[in-house]
Amino acid sequence: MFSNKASFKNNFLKRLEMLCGKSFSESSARDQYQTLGSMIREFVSNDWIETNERYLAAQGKQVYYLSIEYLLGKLLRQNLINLGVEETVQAGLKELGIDLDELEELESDAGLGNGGLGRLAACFLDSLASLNLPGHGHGIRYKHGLFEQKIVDGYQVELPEQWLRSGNVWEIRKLDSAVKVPFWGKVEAKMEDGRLVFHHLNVETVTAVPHDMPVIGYKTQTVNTLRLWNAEPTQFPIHADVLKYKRETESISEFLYPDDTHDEGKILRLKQQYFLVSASIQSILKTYRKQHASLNQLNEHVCIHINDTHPVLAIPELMRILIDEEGYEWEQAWHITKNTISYTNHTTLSEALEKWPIHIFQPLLPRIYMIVEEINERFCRELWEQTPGDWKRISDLAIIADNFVKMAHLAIVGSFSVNGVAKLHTEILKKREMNQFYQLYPEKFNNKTNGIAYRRWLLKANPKLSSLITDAIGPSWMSSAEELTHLLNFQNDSTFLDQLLKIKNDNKQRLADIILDKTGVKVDTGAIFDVQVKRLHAYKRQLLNVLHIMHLYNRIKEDPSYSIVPRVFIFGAKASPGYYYAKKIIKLINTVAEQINNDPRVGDKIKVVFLENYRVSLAEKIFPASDVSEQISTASKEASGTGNMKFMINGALTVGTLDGANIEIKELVGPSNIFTFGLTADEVLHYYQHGGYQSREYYHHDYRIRQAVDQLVNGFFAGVNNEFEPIFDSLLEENDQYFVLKDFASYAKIQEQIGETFTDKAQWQKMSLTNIAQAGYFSSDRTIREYADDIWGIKSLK
Ligand code: DL6
Repeated sequence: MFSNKASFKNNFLKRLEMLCGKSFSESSARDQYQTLGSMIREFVSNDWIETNERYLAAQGKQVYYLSIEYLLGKLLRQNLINLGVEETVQAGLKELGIDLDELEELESDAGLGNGGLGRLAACFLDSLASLNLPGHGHGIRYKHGLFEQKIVDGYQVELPEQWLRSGNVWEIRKLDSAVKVPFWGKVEAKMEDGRLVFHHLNVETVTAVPHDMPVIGYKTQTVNTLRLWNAEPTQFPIHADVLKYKRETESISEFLYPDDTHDEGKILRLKQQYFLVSASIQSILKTYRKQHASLNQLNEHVCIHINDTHPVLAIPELMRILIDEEGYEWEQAWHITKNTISYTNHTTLSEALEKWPIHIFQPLLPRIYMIVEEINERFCRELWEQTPGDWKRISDLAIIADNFVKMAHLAIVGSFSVNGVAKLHTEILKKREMNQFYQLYPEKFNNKTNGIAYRRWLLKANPKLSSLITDAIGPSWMSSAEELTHLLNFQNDSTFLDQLLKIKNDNKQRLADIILDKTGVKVDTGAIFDVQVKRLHAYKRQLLNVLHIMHLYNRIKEDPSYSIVPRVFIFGAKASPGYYYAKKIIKLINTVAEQINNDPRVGDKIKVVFLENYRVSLAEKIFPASDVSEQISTASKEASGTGNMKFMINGALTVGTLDGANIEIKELVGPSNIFTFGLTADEVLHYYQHGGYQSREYYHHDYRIRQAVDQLVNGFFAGVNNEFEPIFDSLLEENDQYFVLKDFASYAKIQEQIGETFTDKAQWQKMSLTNIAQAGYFSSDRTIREYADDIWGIKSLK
């Protein structure tokens, strides 16, 4: 149906009539979008079935990636690109008077994630399929993805997101494969045939219904599966209050928790976690049993990867099935489980390390809790045998302590691999945050530096740059990202560099139009587009950026002849709804923007823009248009970052701390092609351990800092009263935990250097090209190959 334009058009028109019951002339753009989507799904259905058959026939190992988040974005165009039919479809539609871009606009972003962790999961799925690797995703089909952000009077307002309002053309509901997940109730232990057997009684059952989405590899015939579970009431519930039961059941897959760092401590969150792992493991084992009579060798054929600790109940759940349902003894069940599960840690922020109060955990999941207790007891006994009497070590490492279940401890003890997501992050895990575990299990710890689905972030998001690259080095970079290094041969080719500049300017114009449309602010594309887009969090230090903007504004006001290279500072960020401080920063950015953009003394020297509702599809328009990528977290706090890689591959230059993957960017491009500043991770960690930082000293000794910080509270911003006192207090009363004032001077200095460098157009383009050329390393294909070889032991199956 996609072999040529004529057959595509033919099929499209027929399909539209059948699907929508309308003639083409009566059809709406949505009808056309649905038609195209359903054609693609049907087109891949053979390959989808064949892929599963191929995997079964090969009898090799398969990996299942369990993640509470998948930040997929839009799928239509990426699917067309991966199938290699984008041009045919675009041309065919054009002849019918349909604009593919407009159809794409109708598609909702599938925003089933908060930020880096969820987007990484989506990138990994793309690479698994593109590398013909037997790997499938399991997640939750949230009815509402991450909230839609509106900015009203400078404040963030959250609206429920509605991605399923017009259905999801990519999914297939598979009621036949539904499974049941039990909650609450009590456990009865009985001797049966000389063996202690556990029965979970009086349970409240939830039905988990899978909705499968095809994951289409880039120009391969591999179509893997993303299985998203929907929570539904069981058909004939025996329940005193049926309506309450229905409401509570459906709420499990109703909302994504809008928080990527804090453990909300909500019972519903724990329900979601168990719901995901129980449904997924039941389904994985069902497939496994089609080929294997027993689960004895499960770990040789299956790897279950847990994306952070949210799915860590996979460990006790697998133990429960092996022991209670399959009759295994503890030791053998433990051997199988431990060798089946692998775990990625995505953060060292202590507030993000999940722990569950026993009083919530035990009643909700009584049998699972018993198993966790047993794992803990055996583990503590082992520790005791190693270092008898060392109670401190035991209490530091225990899985259950102080009335909490510590999920990261369970993940480390119950898995065979623990990885960090960038070199520095893994070193911090090994040397500091998880040092005692590292000493116990050095062989488990390894690093897998993150990567991105560069075909989305470059090929799809930046078609002009992609064409230029293909013209220069041929097309194979689209499947082998390392080949981008061939671009280094063009470093001194002024024609090429001019073309690069022209493309950047075109992309900046496209973003400038969006900015004008969404905010009413007119920006000059000759200015530096200096961009910070990511979740709003104190450690990511949007505040450092804003204080520096305030300082520039102060200089311009004090000396109207002050000359600076014009800048457009662009922000995009969602704050977790309950994160009061982060919301204050959003209000501050918007307040500063309002004041600066309307001050005639400033003119075009500075503009400040906050783009509301930052999401994958908006990001695709921002990265290609950026000159400067702000990666300014407090060193040691950002595990990796992946936005930094998306900017880099689109030719933006990084201004960054030596944090997360910034360090690896610097290693690749060399120190002259990146702007680094600020404290190192060792210095930050040293201050945390030994004290010695006094933010007030920086406030008193640096006039620029004092002036901007005072303006937070001295009535400088009309009509905001005490609005920014909490920010002022965080910097001075609370001694600036994130070293904003400490790093201010070096940040201001490097920003000046950026301005100067930008004026040398040829030099800037050369630096930009070096960044693009070296970004191939950050392809998630490379990351996934490393996971496949070093952790999962899976092989490509063409
Ligand atoms: O590994 C993906 C991504 C990293 O790039 C970010 O540096 C890190 O902050 C993020 N972590 C989370 C926190 N989630 N938890 N827990 O999203 O992971």
